[in-house]
Amino acid sequence: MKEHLSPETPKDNLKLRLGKPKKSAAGIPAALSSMSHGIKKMGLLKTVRTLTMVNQQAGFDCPGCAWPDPSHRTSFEFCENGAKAVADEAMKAKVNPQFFQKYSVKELTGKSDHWLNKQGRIAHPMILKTGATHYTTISWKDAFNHIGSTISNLDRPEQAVFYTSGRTSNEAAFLYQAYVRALGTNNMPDCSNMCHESSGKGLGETIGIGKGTVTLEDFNEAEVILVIGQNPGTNHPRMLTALRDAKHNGAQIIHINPLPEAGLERFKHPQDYMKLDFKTTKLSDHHLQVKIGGDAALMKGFIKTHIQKGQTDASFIKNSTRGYEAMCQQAIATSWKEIVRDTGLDREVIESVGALLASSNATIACWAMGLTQQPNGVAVIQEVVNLLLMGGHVGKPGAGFCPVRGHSNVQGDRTVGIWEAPSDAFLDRMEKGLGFPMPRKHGYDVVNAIRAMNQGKVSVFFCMGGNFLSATPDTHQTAKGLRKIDLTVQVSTKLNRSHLITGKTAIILPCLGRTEIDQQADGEQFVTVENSMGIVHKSTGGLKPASPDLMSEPAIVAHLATASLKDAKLDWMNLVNHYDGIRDLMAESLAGFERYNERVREPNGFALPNPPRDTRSFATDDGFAHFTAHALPDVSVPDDCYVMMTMRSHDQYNTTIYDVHDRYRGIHGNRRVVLMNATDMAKRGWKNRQEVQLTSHFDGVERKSAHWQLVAYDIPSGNIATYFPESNTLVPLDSTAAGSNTPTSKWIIVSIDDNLTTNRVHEEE
Ligand SMILES: Nc1nc2c(c(=O)[nH]1)N[C@H]1C(S)=C(S)[C@@H](COP(=O)(O)OP(=O)(O)OC[C@H]3O[C@@H](n4cnc5c(=O)[nH]c(N)nc54)[C@H](O)[C@@H]3O)O[C@H]1N2
Ligand SMILES: Nc1nc2c(c(=O)[nH]1)N[C@H]1C(S)=C(S)[C@@H](COP(=O)(O)OP(=O)(O)OC[C@H]3O[C@@H](n4cnc5c(=O)[nH]c(N)nc54)[C@H](O)[C@@H]3O)O[C@H]1N2
Ligand SMILES: [Mo]
Repeated sequence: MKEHLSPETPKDNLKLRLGKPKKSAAGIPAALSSMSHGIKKMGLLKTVRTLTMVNQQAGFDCPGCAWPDPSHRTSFEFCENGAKAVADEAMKAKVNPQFFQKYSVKELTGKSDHWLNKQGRIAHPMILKTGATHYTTISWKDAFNHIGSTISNLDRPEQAVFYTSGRTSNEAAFLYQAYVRALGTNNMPDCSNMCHESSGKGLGETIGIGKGTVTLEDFNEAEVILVIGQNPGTNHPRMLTALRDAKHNGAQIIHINPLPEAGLERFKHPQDYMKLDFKTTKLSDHHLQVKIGGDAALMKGFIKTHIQKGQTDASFIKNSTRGYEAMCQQAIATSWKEIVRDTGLDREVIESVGALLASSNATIACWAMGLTQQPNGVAVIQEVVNLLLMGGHVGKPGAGFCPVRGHSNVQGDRTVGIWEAPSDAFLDRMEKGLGFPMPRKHGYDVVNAIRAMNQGKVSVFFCMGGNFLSATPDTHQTAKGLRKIDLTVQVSTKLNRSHLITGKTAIILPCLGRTEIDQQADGEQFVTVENSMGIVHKSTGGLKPASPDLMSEPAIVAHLATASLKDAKLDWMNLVNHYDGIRDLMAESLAGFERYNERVREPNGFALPNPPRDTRSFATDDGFAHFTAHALPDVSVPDDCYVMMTMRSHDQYNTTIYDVHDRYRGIHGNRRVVLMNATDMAKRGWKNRQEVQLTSHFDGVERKSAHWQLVAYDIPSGNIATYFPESNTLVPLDSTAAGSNTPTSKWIIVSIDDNLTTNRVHEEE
């Protein structure tokens, strides 16, 4: 029997320290934290030089998040966590061939995620040969020959799967999807499947576009802004500036979240200190501390109030929408008793906020993972759509939908073709532009890719960035699937656990990051990205690459295509000599990309077509926006069980752990913590730091995870919270949102046990 090491990250051996949760975000501590992460990783000079290039017209797009940049920029267009993301990529430390000589894969598996990331940038292509204990160097040429011959020897193209994370540029992503489709498959799962897929589905079906409909300027004209299931103080700090400005213009902010989240309580822009202004701004006017999964019921409560108050936009409803009556009947039939039970909120509170919404002339709804990663992720977003459509809050100033995207180019990747389930219209256009036939059969998304791996249907797994092992549900099941694959390939900047739990042979291809100069045959290249509000713009790296042995992502795709396609179909290598060639092809193959090379060179880029926003029109089947009538989801929980959400700390970027702190929540030193309601803890006789085991329950299957510490926290009774990716072992693979197949990372039924004798024994083949 082969020894199989645990795919879980070992704990950093530090003691749990608890402080008081913060009531205000950013400010001086954030400025200091940006600088200290920078200086520790890049040194002082490089820190100053690098941070002044972030989000500038001639600089690079921040690899942190997808929040847009204002058109009038200051020299300070980054935030604490953007600065951390930049420092983490531009750090001086290197993971070079000597490093891999020193540490076996087994030894590395014993190191924490925090430690792995701290070792630096991967500097050279590496291979883990079948049965080997260590990664050894491989030349780029041999690496492509190996990958190319493995792929071209497959019986069927569907035996290969190509994952994408959301930092990949438009140029790299476009070329990559062209290659995968030239090979003959749509097997392109991406991080979006675990992220905003529910938003894409929910919006696409109702307003005819799977994207948001607001611009940054709309925030200044909004009367009410809803922030639902989102923690911007940590995950989109630059959004707080937009919310502050909106507030100064008179907007009311409604925060809907089981947790208080410091960023939405008070905010201080670090830059204001330079103006000797020490005041903080109170951001949210109302915090509705809804129970996990209670948002659908809450929206019904708002809609009922709205119907009762009148003040709906009757002419918009009549002329531009369908389904209003059925939606209203469904809402009226939902009783206040059910709404109060599912939300955990008082009827009076819901009615008073509902009245505010009914009287607003311009409302924006923002949301993120608190809604999308629910079993009813698609339906609950459609309830938000119902609420806004009633008041005509779309396609007019200060109003509309704002799904706040995660990865900095996740929206662009989807726009240019990273999509396992493309529409025929999309493929028809692509076919015309590229000049070769497109496969029509839909491919695997993330969850179906893991199932296929476990069924032995996948022989090659190629990852353009990301950390598939740790980001996906049910870590042990995913590990089992990955180990059955013949060849896994990771295009990466930093070391992560997906380099350690691999197929029989594994290859690491180290690539350039956003911050670095991309030198090709025809000179230095820029790339393009699309932000959360559909603006496409340039990003130009300015730093010397971390190592001379790195390759750009577009160049990697070109070599891969050349090495593995029997019929080349495109002149891949010539396309990467100058990325204008790729952009010309994009202009031919994608709707809305006409004269791409010209328009993307405008100082602030350009906005992609967005019918609801541009002309208040809806590209649905019948040309109308649609109300939808959904029954309330069943949010009942078995006795003695809790609902668990898995979320991000302030010191991580998804699976990249910068440090072991969660400053705003006052939790330090240990990430294996369970945030729990103090009364719930007292009922079971538990105090802070109690060690417990968690068991998740789904479809009769139990998943166990031991060695967690309880922390009393301001969270509704019956709800608990843990950090991702440590808790991913508990996320059931088959628990996904209806309609989007997104893992329900914010809805996991868990029992808690202080008897630690039943440690999980993992079955290994
Ligand atoms: N620094 C930093 N920035 C990031 C990331 C990062 O890891 N670090 N990740 C990036 C990515 S890919 C993404 S997708 C985004 C994620 O950004 P967020 O969606 O803000 O991330 P999460 O930490 O998952 O937090 C979700 C929020 O939803 C709330 N929530 C949970 N369940 C419910 C519910 O049932 N109802 C409601 N109303 N709220 C609920 C939680 O309390 C939490 O505040 O951030 C992006 N930006
Ligand atoms: N339980 C639970 N699970 C979740 C979530 C949750 O809230 N709870 N959130 C989900 C969400 S929203 C998302 S988006 C996914 C994230 O899933 P992924 O996108 O797969 O994961 P990341 O941790 O962002 O990937 C980090 C790795 O990307 C590589 N990388 C960084 N920059 C670059 C680059 O420029 N190019 C290349 N090629 N590689 C690069 C580095 O090697 C780094 O180790 O996780 C999902 N998983
Ligand atoms: Mo995400």
